[in-house]
Amino acid sequence: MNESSILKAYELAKETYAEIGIDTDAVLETLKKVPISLHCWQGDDVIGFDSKGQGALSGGIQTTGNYPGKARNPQELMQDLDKVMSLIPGTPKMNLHASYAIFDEENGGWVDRDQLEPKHFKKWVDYCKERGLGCDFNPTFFGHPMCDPLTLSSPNEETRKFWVEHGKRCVRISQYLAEELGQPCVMNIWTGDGYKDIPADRMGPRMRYKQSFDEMLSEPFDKTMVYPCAESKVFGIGVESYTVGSAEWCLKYASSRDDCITLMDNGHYHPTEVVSDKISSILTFDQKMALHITRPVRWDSDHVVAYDDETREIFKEIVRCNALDRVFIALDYFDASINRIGAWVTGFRNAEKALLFALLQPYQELKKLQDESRFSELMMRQEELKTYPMGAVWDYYCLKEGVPVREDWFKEVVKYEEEVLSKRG
Ligand code: RNT
Ligand code: ZN
Repeated sequence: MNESSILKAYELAKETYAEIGIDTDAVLETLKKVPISLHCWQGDDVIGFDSKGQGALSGGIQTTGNYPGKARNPQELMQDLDKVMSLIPGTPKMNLHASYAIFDEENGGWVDRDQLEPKHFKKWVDYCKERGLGCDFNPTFFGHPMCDPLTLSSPNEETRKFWVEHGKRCVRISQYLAEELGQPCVMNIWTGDGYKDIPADRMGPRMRYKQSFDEMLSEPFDKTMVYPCAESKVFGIGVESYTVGSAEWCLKYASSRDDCITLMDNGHYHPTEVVSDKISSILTFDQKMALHITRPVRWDSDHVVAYDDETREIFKEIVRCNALDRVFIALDYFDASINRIGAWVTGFRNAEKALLFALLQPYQELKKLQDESRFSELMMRQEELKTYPMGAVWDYYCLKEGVPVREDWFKEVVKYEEEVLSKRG
């Protein structure tokens, strides 16, 4: 990549944006500080380390494909994450699932999910500390023999208690992560609880779900550092007819208490519904909310994030609601059919690009046009803005942040595949 042409192009782009009142240098200062959670589960197809190789996904989520080279243990996953982080600009934050607990001789070996303790995440804390990362957390209510198939909403009290205990343990672990790393920990509660076919009782599971959430969150935690979330879903594979944690359930639950927030995953709604339109409704009432950024394709919610209209619209909403410090942003997708490092990097870079695009919009001017009902002009402006020279700003940002510019990063992925991934059994 020719450095001087990148610098020249940036100077011109800077002038172009200055004409509409946008200071590109200031935009890049903001962009690089916004934390985006990098989900550890793209690296091994959501398997984790706690199932002794028996892990099969459940709860309506699936990975498809068997591209070689998935991470098989903590060392490999950490090595892969390091590779990913060398290829992305910005401020990644780690995002772990409880199933990624690390068991070894020092901490007493394997325990079940209702026995997890902070010590099982000490290695992750060390990993994050060495790299200056914060860490988010997720209890894992799937891929386990105690899914009957319900978890927190199970009519079987033994099952329900097991999962409540898991949730409580995860609150403690989230508190530990927040304290150790000095950054807030978003603890997201998602279960695949639901039924394939028409239920005879919709209310029972939802009442038990509430009881379980209440019990889990009775575990003490620092409300300024740990943010439990309820993530809703419309349906999953094999769970088509009824989801206990529906959109309405999760919204109402989060609004019923001051220590639980709404998490919206943009793959979890009907195909013509968009999360970009929901953000301002939540922020009208709530101080904080959380997002899973993904790409829904027909019935699937978990394709690699693209630089597409809806991703841009989501980031535009966050920026124009002035809510960069109110919305926790996380990625959530898993693709096993392509190089997993490439999938991770593509999605993260696209989220950064969408945020950059959002930061480069002259919102005050556009809002004024809307308020003055000058809709033809508003449409014209929004369309013209799409072909402003953002690419030059993006290239300069990558250069300045010391990560590969444009497609150069993929050479590193190919090299890593040859040298590391292809040697994995
Ligand atoms: C599943 C949810 C959930 C999971 C992760 C692994 O549909 O989106 O967030 O993807 O917890
Ligand atoms: Zn999600």
